[in-house]
Parts: sequence; C-alpha cells; structure tokens
Amino acid sequence: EEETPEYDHAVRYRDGSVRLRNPNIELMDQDILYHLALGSESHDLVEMFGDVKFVCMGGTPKRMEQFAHFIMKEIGHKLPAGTTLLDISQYSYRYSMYKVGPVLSISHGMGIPSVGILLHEVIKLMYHAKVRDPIFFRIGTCGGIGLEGGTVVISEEAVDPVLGKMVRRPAKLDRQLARDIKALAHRDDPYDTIIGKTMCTYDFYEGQGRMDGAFCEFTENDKMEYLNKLHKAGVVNIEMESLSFAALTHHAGIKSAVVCVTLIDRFKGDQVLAPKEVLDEWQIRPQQLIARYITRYLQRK
Ligand code: R2B
Ligand code: URA
Repeated sequence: EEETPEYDHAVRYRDGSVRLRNPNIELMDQDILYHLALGSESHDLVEMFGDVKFVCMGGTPKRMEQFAHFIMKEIGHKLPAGTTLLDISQYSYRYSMYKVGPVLSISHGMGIPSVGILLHEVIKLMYHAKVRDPIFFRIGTCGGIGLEGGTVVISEEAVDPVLGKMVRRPAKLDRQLARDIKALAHRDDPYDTIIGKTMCTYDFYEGQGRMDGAFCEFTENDKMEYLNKLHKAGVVNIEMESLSFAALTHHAGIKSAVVCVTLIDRFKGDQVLAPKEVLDEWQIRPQQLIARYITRYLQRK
C-alpha cells in the first residue's frame, strides 16, 4: 500500500483509512450515529460510504442540498435511473446529508457545539466506512473585517476570543490546501479571494461585538476599538464554527479547509442588509471554488 506523506499511525491505517483515537468504539457491538440517523449494524456503511473522498459542510440544509445538485453537475455525476437525490439523514430531523459519488454534502447548523457533534459522528462514519484520506471542507458565510461584502475568505487558522484576547488552540488547518484552493480563484472573478485569520465566536450578537442584539452592554467606541484590535491582529473574518472544525479534523488526522464568503463589512455595520438575491449569489462563491478543487482532483485520477 502506498503511504500518504502525512501518514500518521495514530490516526491512519496503512492504507490511509481513518483510524479512531478512541479504543472504545471497536469494542462496541454497534455504533449508532444518532444525529445522522445511521448505525454501524443497521446500515452497510462501507457499501454506502466507502467511496467518499470529500466531505463538504455548511450551515443550512437548503444550501447543502443546492451544493449537492451543483457538484453533481460539475463532476458530471449521474444518479441511477429513476432515483432522485435524497437526504440520507432526514429522519434525524437534525442535519441533512446528500451523497453525490465521492462527495458528501452535509448541513452543520450554527455554532461550535452543533458542528462538533456532527464532526464526531462524521469522523466515526469515515472510520466505519473505511474511507481513505478524506478531505473536509466548510463552505459558509461570515462577517468581514475591512472587506467588501462578497469577498471569499480561505482561513489560514482559526483563533478563539477569550475575554477579548485571542488565544491560539491547536486548531490547525492545512496551509497547503488553503494555497491550492486560493490558486483556483479566477483572475477575472468580480470579487476578491483571500487567505487570512478567522476568529470563531460562540455567539452572533454580543459575541461578535454587535450592537443590535436583544442586549448590548458596550458603546460604539468599545466596538470599534474591538474591531480595530482584531484587524491589527490580522483577523479578516468572523464566524462560528471554524475552531471546532479545525481542531477536530486536525485531531483526526483529516486535511481540512474553511472557505467563507463575507456578508457584511463589520466596520460599516451590524445588520446583514444585502438583499436575498445578492446573498444567494454570494453564497455560491465558496461552493464554486470548492467545486473547482474537487473537479480538478477527480480529473487528475
Ligand atoms: C456564519 O453564519 C452563521 C450565523 O449567521 C454561523 O453559522 C456562521 O458561522
Ligand atoms: N456569520 C457570522 O457568524 N457573522 C456574520 O457577521 C455574518 C455571518
């Protein structure tokens, strides 16, 4: 078997398939992936998911359903005659999951706990299905700091706000993957695609220095000082999942990237004011970039 350069016996088997750092799992008679509505005994996970290579996650079920249709077109995948795309996890009533050939498209909800629960189960799914060297992407939205709305940001790392100070946790994203994705931005795209630091928060309102929540205990000055401090520290965008996304995929030895489009420049306001059609158009941008990556990858094979 060929070894990948990042081969690590703690997190990979020799053939590159995902290994769990939890000895309890293989001792269990069955493993129920509760929030995915799947189980290791009730389903043939190798048969269903063994060919997966890319796991793409984003906040909403609708966007991830759209991405599934989009990537199907992009990679020229055909569903078996008489079938339609179905939400594999529909009976979990929590997350939605679509499979298009080697691509999984899954909604993760909002915030670190939600994406964290999902990642535990998806990483276990990779293990049960014996998936080799999967690559995980988060394709999402964010607030920009000094960036025009519609800018695409590829995270170079995720940082954590702790009492206004930024604390670095081992939340590593794959820098080479970030550069490879960046290289796929088209020169004539009518928006910027940049690499930068992403701050991950536990709240959308006060947690991101917004003054338009149900409460606000700080002044406009405090807010501007806060945003300036972030800007100076090199933070270009704020969202709510990158930290656990980076930490958990890294801990599992899985390559990952976070690509988000900015919906607003936080130096200019708090409310997301762009019309729905504009927001929809913006949200396709990270999807297009990742679709280019996946398409290239599959053509290389
Ligand atoms: C971006 O958008 C959501 C909040 O509106 C949150 O999930 C995030 O990270
Ligand atoms: N998502 C966030 O977390 N923050 C924003 O400002 C916009 C989208």
